[in-house]
Amino acid sequence: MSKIAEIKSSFEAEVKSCVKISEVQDMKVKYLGKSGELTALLKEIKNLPSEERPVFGAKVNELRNFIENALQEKLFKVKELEMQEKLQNEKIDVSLTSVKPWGALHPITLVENEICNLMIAMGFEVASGPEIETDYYNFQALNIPEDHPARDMQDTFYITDSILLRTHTSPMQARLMEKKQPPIKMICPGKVFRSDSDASHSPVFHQIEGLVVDKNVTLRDLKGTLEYIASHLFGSNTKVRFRPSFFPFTEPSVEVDLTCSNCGGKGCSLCKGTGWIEVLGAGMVNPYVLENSGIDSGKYNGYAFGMGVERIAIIKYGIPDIRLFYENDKRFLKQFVK
Ligand code: 2NM
Repeated sequence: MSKIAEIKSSFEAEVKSCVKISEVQDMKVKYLGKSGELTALLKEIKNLPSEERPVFGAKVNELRNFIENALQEKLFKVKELEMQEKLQNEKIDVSLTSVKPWGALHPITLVENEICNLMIAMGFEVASGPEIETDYYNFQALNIPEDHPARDMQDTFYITDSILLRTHTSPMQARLMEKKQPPIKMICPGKVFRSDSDASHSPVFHQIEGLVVDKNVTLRDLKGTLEYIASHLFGSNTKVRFRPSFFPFTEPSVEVDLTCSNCGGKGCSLCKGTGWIEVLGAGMVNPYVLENSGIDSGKYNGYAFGMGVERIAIIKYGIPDIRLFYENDKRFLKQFVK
C-alpha cells in the first residue's frame, strides 16, 4: 500500500513538470507500459495473503485510472501549449517587404506604344478587333480575290472554310468603315497570323495599320504622316521614299523606304549598300474597298498603310533574329528597360 502511495506521489510530481507531448508519452510508457511501474506492482499480488489481494488489486486499478486520466488531461494541455508556442515562433510578418520579381514592358509593346502615341498625337483613334475573323472581313471586303495567293492554306491559318486567324489588322478597318461615315482617322494595332517561320518571319507577329478617309485626301498627306512617324522613330534626318507596288486594297500602292538609320543613307551592310531600307506598305484606298463598306467613293477617298511592329523594332535596335522576341530570355529583354 505504501508503494502505491509512493508511485502516486512521484507520478504527480513528475506530471507537473511535463511540458512536451513526447514527455507525456514517455510517462505513459513508464507508468502504464508492459514493463512499467504499475505492471510491476501488479506482479507482486501473488506475494500477498489471498484476503488482501482484492483490496490491493482495486487500489492498483484506481491508481491506473487516476494516471490514465491525469495523462490524458496533461496531453491535452501540453498540445495546446505546443500549438501556442508554434503560433508565437512561426508567425508570418505580412508587412515585411518581399523580394520583387523582375518585370518590364516587352520591346514589342514599347515600340507599339511609341507608334500609337505618335498617331494619337496626330488625332488618330485607336481601334482593336477580333483575332479570329471571317473570310469576308479578312479578304473579300478588302478586294482580295478568290485566287489571291494570301488565301492559300499555305499562308493562312483556317479554322473552317470561312473562319480564319486574321492575316492583317485591316479587317478591323473594314468593320469600322461599315459602322462610321468619314471623316475617319484610325489606327489598328494587334496580333496577326501567317503560316511562315524563319529568322525574319514569325507565325504570330504584330501590325499597326492606319486608315484615313475624308474628302480630297492625297498621297502627299500619306507621305507627310509617314515622315512624321519616321522622324520620331529613327531621327529627324530620316527621309521617306515611295516606290510603286501593288496591293489589292490600295490603288496606287507603294512600298515605303526610309533612309538607313545605321549609315544615314551612305550605304552599309544593313541596307545592302543602297542607303534605303524597306519598312512598310501603303497606298490610296481602292474605291472598291470603300464601296464594299458603304462609303461613297465618288465623294470620299483615303490612304492606308500597314507596318510590322517587329520589323520596325528589328531595324531600330539592330536585332538579328525575330525569334529573340518570343524566347523571353531576360538577357535580351533587359536591354530595352530604360
Ligand atoms: C498595307 C499596305 C497598304 C491597308 C489597307 C487598308 C484598308 F482597310 F483601308 F483597306 N488597311 N490597311 C494597307 C494598305 C495595308 O500593309 C502592308
